[in-house]
Amino acid sequence: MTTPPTSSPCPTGPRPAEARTSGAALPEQGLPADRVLADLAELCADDHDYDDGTVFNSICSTPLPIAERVFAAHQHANLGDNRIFPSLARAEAEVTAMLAELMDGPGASGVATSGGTEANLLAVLAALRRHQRCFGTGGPARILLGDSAHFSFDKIAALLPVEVVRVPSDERLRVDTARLLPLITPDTALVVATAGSSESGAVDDVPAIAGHAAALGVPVHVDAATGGFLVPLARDLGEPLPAIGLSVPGVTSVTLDPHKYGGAPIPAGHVLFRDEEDPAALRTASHYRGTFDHHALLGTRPGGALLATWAALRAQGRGGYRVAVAGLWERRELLVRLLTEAGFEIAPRPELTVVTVRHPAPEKLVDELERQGLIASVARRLGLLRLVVHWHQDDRQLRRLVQALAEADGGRP
Ligand code: 0PR
Repeated sequence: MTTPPTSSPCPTGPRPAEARTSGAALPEQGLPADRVLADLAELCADDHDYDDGTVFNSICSTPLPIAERVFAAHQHANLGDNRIFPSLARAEAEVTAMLAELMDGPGASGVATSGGTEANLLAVLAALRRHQRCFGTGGPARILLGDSAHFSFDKIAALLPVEVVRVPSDERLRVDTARLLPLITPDTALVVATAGSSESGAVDDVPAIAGHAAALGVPVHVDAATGGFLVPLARDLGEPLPAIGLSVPGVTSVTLDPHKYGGAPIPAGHVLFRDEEDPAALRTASHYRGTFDHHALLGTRPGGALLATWAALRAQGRGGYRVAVAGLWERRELLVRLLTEAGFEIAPRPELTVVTVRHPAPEKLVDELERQGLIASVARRLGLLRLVVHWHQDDRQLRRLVQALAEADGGRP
């Protein structure tokens, strides 16, 4: 991982007390349910509710009511055991088919995951295995990605034998295509494009990147964890965003996160592959007769989240997601207008649902907001205030946010 250790790398003495849990001990005698639930309520007392109008930093939200119901009813379901839960293999195939349709790749294969990190990991692992098949295991498996790519790739680079080359962003905070393309060589293991950076919402120029990579035989993974349920729908609505899906020549895999804008509960991610060889390369043989071989990282897998995703997709339909995106875009425009009227500088113009604001001391603003119970964030590497529009907010709450920001900024109206 790229984050440097903050303390000595090899501590010798006892761990500091604050590093241990200060909470409840395991009771010798079990406690009555009432008491456990009362303690739990206390434990969670400081948690925010997405729907209470205080959360402006999160790409996740309350799942759709039907998804919550399905999740609660099937929380025991294990996608790692197809003998007990044969429905889940079918659900995985059907969710794959529905997501593949959203991503313009009918017939694509897919693997349900616990989220975007696992989905990206599987895409990189498949590319690594493909690279090893083609070039042997000797040379470095080089992966190119933008500075705007998610930090899950830093974790992946710490786990897999890959050499990550990060490419600077352009003024719109997308990977700088002009700097990226000359770095792609026929032995590049993978190029990662981001369709909705979590820091700024910027969408990389996927067609230009994939077209160039395809000509050199290099696979391209699109990380659409943030934008998968936004970009195709916004394009339906006529927004000038690039195509990001499997119909773009050269795109070989895509990450989607139904637990972000898909209305599914956490943990629900998915990776799609254009070429069947890629998921096949992920296979690990099961030790049990009659139980499927594994293609994911987790063994015991959250079947309830998969079924809830299946339900969310079917309950919403493409039309439902399109309506949701239209609402998000309206709210984003309202937020941009309110911020501008209050004298804040939007930088750059938002492409999706993340609104970034240039400010000399964004940390101070966010700390002051937090004192008032409102959660916003700072994109640290960009030095920008970062506000995330989601369907759990309404216009009134956005007005309150901007007012609180203006006040925190020194009493502007
Ligand atoms: N790729 C992209 C583009 C992402 O935005 C994320 C998550 C991932 C990969 C990793 O996905 P998982 O977190 O599902 O493994 N991005 C969010 C972010 O970094 C995660 C998040 C969501 C953080 C809600 C805080 C929060 O309140 O902003």
